[in-house]
Amino acid sequence: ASVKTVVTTPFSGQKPGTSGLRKKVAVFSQPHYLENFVQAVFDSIGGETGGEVAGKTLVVGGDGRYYNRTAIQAIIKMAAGNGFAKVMVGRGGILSTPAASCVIRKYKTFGGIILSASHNPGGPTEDFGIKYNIPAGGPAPEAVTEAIHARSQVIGSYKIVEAPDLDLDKLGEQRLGDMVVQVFDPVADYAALMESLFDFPAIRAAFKGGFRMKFDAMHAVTGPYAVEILENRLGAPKGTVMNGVPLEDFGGGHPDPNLVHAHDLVEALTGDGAPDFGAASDGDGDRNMVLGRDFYVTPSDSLAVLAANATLCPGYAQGLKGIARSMPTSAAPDRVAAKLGIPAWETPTGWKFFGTLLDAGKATLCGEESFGTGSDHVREKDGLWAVLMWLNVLARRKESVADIVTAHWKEYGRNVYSRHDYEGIDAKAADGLMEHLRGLALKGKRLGAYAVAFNDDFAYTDPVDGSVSTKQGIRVVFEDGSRVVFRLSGTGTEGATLRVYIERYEPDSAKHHLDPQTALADLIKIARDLAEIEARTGRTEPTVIT
Ligand code: VG1
Ligand code: CO
Repeated sequence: ASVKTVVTTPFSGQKPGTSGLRKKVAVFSQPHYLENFVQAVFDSIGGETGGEVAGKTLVVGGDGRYYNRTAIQAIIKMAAGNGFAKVMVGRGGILSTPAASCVIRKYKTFGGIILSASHNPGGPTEDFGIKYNIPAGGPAPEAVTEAIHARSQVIGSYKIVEAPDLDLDKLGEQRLGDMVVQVFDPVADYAALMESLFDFPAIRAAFKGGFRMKFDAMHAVTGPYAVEILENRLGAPKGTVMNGVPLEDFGGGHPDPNLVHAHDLVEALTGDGAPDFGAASDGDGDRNMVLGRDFYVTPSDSLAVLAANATLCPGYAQGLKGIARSMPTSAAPDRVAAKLGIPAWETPTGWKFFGTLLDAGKATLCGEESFGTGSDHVREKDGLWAVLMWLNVLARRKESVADIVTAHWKEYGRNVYSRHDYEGIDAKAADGLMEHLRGLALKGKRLGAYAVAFNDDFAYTDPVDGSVSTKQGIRVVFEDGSRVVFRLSGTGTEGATLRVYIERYEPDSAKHHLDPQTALADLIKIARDLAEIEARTGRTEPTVIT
């Protein structure tokens, strides 16, 4: 196998967003497009000549979507061309995002490349994505993604080995020139880690005693993980896992675990005969939605409840060091942190901002309102981990999901919360809307019944490494702590998506049962008027409400 240097020219727009570079498959499959980006990664992490990657080990895998295998073959050949000693690749090219993080850490590798566009649809006309995770296991921090982008804009060549494709379905070692390619079982290390954190005997006993759940893998990457852990190791009945076979187009759906897209699961959890517990995960396995019978748990509440009950789980029995949440996530977890006497951290959106806090031992649990929950066991959010933590809590408390959450609200008050997404709006209109909001001076003004305490564009100084991130979302915070937040999505591939986050604290337990859309109606209207959503985007209603 001989190393070939291929001459290339830069593509504009190879700028990683909230979580890696995401584009349509048609964009990624242009000649040199993927290769340019991968070479930019190797150059940025390995110095100008890529010399520092020589002799290192790289983990590679993805969520199994269309183009996964093609991309992996190219990446392996480029790793060989750039002098890596070894590539570890999940069998079939499969590796969930949290499992990739687990393996990167466990084998002390030089990081990994994850192929995923997460919850975005897959298929020849849909989305693809790629991101680099650092040796600590987490998404590359902004300094690294900026260096990758800068490099992609001046790239003139890339290195690749010319060789036949590797057999990604055969476990064990193959050689590509001097480099070893190790195809490994993508589930085993991850499942072992889960078994070390949670009370598997208690969960097994619950299933034996008739506890029932449904897990919707949405034809995405968690199918094999969920079957192995829930059905094989924990003894849940066969068929507990729905849509468990990963498909290149996710069966035509959005592998996004929310009330709109995970409708099979929502239906299964509705009505008298429904199981006790339901959960779903997304394309790459880092998100989770949790349901009880006829009961939806918001991701912000989920983090708060898990934090309050963490010591029931063997891996967290010694207590938590701190709780971190993204800025738009509700303050429910902060209330738990206050009670536990531990710090609560507020970071910008995107898991990459939790890495330093986790590495420094300042936080144990982290979460985002976007169905992301995780801990210091890996450096990504972790869908099945959250499901297992819930199972552990349910098995130990022997109460229903609804009873546990309602009791939590009673103790702490309820942070009533909702997110309204306006998807596929015109990008210029979206930028104009954000500029308009940025220009408002609202301090001291009244909006309806609410007095504005302050408004700003959230900026964050990392408490560990001092790095500063600006323009992370417009906040309008009211005197009583209620707030509305506006952000543009950084994960889409077409037009723009406006996210509006609405939150109000309700101490009165007589009002905790109210539908958040009702309880938040005033604030929802204030947000729409303030941002001039209808006038600027032509939309009268959001496309997705969570
Ligand atoms: C969204 C979520 C954010 C999450 C990101 C990646 O980003 O809001 O909380 O970290 O997706 O999740 P944005 O920029 O579209 O709002 V995943 O499961 O796509 O890696
Ligand atoms: Co995801």
